[in-house]
Amino acid sequence: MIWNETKECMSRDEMLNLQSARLVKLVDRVYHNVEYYRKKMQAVGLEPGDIRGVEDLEKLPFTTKDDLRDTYPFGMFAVDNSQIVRIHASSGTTGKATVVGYTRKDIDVWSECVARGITMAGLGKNDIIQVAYGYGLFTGGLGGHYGAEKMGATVVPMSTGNTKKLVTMMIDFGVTGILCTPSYLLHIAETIEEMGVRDKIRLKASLNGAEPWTERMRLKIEEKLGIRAHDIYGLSEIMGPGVATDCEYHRGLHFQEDHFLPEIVSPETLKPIPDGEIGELVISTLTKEGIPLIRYRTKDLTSIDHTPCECGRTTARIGRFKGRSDDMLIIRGVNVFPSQIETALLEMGGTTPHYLMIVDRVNNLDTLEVHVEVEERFFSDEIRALETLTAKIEHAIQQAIGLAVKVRLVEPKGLERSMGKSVHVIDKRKLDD
Ligand code: DLL
Repeated sequence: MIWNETKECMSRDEMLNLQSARLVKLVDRVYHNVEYYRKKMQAVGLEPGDIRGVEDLEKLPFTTKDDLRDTYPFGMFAVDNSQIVRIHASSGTTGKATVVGYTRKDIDVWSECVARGITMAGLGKNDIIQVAYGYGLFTGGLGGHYGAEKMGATVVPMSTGNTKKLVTMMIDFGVTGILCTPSYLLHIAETIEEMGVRDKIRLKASLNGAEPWTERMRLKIEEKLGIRAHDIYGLSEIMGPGVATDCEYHRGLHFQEDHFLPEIVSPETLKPIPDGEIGELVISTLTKEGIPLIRYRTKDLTSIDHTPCECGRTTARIGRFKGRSDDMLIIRGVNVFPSQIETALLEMGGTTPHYLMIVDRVNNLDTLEVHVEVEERFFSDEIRALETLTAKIEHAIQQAIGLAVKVRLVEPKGLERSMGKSVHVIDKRKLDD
């Protein structure tokens, strides 16, 4: 079950002791090596000696994406540049890129965490794994690649691009595992159907992440391809993919707690909230050398469960992501998450999880239009059938989000496909600002 280490099965006390020891060392290191952190700690009257274990975590200030932007490009690095062996960066839609640097040990730890995730998906050294996340500054491609290689699997570094070629190689090489975004895997599944080669693929499992997706979408992927689909989470500021992954029970994602310390806080008060309640995930890195971060506010919304899992692992599990506190839309005062629309569509049948929300403001009133792809058969039907379906979808979405919505049906493949992170929202209100 376990890849290479036993940390995932430590008792709670053993884990807390390990985390405390690592946190104390880390705080001392950033205080002495990162001027930005030293000043931040001094501003609240903190010395490294004030932090004696995880019980003192709350005394430490938070870190945000703005801190990384303010210190662009290398200001938060805790080692000399000569020890940095890799740089990744995330573009972000506003402002400067956030840049992260890895030492050789950081790359080893990262590979270890991804290898543990791949193990949770039931894949091992005898598998042939296509990595179809983008390679480059984005962490998905190289992160997946090093993790799969570390465990001794045969890696096919596809990146994103030519989907038909990907499918052909999947068949010719006997590929058994794939790493890519969930939306891209759905596109790959459609391509497999179009090529009429469903019975030729030998795929067993996938690890999908980098964007929010729902449990229904996971089940849809499993059904379409006849595989086990797993959720893998991560972010470049903290490491990349592999911070947490779900096992065969799919009851939350096992957090790699020996390397990353999770907290769930209220996005409003920033105070910790109890297990099981949704809040913002905050992560402190425990072993990072290149760019260690303390209490990094991810903006990702989830809950945490510290009870042991049926699989035997004792690491805390975080729930499937509800979205990000900052891609929560506020439409006419109502909080709306794209995942609510996706769930409503998948529950209905006849629709696909491909949709695009267009939010606008007309005469000072917010409007929501949702473009929804529907199955081919509806387009050969009469106009009346289409009208009925539109009304049904409008009703289902309205029930889910509590807002009136206008639905426009789109033919299969009518919405643009993405090979990386998918775009589900166009907020024209922002564009007009
Ligand atoms: O997306 C790293 C990654 C690559 C994760 C491949 C998983 C697989 P960033 O580009 O920095 O890094 O984006 C990080 O993506 O804060 C979440 O909002 C979102 N995200 C990542 N994984 C998931 C997931 C990579 N499994 C941001 N479910 C994060 C929901 C996810 N959202």
